[in-house]
Amino acid sequence: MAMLSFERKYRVRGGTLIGGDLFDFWVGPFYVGFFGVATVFFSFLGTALILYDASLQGVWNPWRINVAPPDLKYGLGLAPLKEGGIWQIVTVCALGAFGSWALREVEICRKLGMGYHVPVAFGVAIFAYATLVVIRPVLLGAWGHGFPYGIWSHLDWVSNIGYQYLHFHYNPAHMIAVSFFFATTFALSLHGALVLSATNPPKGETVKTPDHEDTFFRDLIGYSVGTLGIHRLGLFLALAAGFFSALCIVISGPFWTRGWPEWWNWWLQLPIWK
Ligand code: 07D
Ligand code: 07D
Ligand code: U10
Repeated sequence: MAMLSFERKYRVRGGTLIGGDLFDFWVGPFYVGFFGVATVFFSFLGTALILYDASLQGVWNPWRINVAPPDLKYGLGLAPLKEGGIWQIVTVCALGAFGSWALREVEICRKLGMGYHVPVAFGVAIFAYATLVVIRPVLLGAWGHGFPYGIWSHLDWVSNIGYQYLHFHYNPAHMIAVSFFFATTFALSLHGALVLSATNPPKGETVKTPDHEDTFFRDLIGYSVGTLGIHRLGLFLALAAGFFSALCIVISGPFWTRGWPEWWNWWLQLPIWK
């Protein structure tokens, strides 16, 4: 890919966390760095192991590939390779690849003198994944509580775990997470629409200013959160969605073992009804 005109100016040395100058170079448009090499290593190894597991089962339909976690009887120990051991190594590779990707983002931020918002945000997604395959299984005492790696099979896992708690929609943290996801798409659609309406006028008309954007929302709802504020709000909503997702699954099992509808009995037991 050709280098864009401004890229040469920003391709500066330094800012690496580890490895000094050794990996401080670009391949085409991609910054490499120590963590780029680490990402490549972990993702190659993880993908190769998924394909190896697929070959053991003779399943080559990509939708149906399934790398299953170990049986619950192996607890928090290491399982034989063909009985969940592959899942355990793939999990290490996934965490290694996601973590390296986040640290590569940090190095790029440092090179450019930017804030760490992007790696922090990705960190919340990694945290949600780690909650599913490390934190919750450890709290429950077996790696077998992790989800299986397969496009179809992981949907079965979500459905099964949902019904294990009778009605997952009654999980209060799930409600908050879902609402934050809905709020995120709502905020993004408002923002995308507002920016396009102001900055992409029909031919012959002038581009409108942020004042127009502020005024639109003051006219409509009496308040404008502002051009910087909407980005802060968007980031907050999205990270809160991820955080409450992790919360809703980590409390299911380790901290609440019955059906989620039953949790709401506290309401019926309030002394004010007596
Ligand atoms: C658009 C950015 C691009 C990313 C993409 C995903 C792979 C997997 C691996 C064959 C928004 C690339 C996919 C590399 C191939 C193998 C072994 C991001 C965009 C296009 N899910 N999930 C999907 C993952 C979990 C759930 C699709 C990953 C939890 C439901 C895709 C993880 C729970 C539905 C996928 C993960 C859960 C999906 C589209 C990790 C709760 C769907 C994803 C690492 C969070 C939807 C067939 C997408 C679907 C879907 C990937 C975890 C629930 C295959 C990598 C266990 C209910 N998930 N998922 O667009 O169509 O994300 O499934 O945690 O309905 Mg999932
Ligand atoms: C975990 C993904 C992390 C991804 C990473 C990056 C690659 C690279 C490479 C493209 C967290 C991966 C990158 C692989 C790709 C290239 C080149 C994100 C993760 C690190 N639910 N539910 C949620 C809704 C029901 C159930 C979360 C809605 C039913 C269970 C969210 C509905 C039952 C679990 C959510 C609904 C049920 C969840 C998912 C509606 C089933 C979870 C988002 C409208 C019968 C999961 C932490 C998330 C969770 C979860 C939404 C219905 C069960 C809030 C909208 C009633 C068991 N559900 N759900 O977590 O909290 O993203 O996971 O009905 O475990 Mg639910
Ligand atoms: C936003 C924005 C904004 C913008 C924007 C954006 C948000 C203000 C200014 C950005 C948004 C978009 C572009 C919109 C579209 C985005 C989405 C819908 C999100 C989803 C994205 C995707 C689906 C795309 C995903 C693509 C990816 C992840 C790229 C894949 C990359 C690779 C395969 C290479 C990664 C590079 C690495 C790891 C480092 C470099 C490595 C290489 C180049 C490979 C060569 C390797 C080496 C040199 C190392 C050697 C390796 C070794 C030794 C190990 C080997 C081991 C073995 C086992 C073999 O707000 O406005 O506009 O644009």
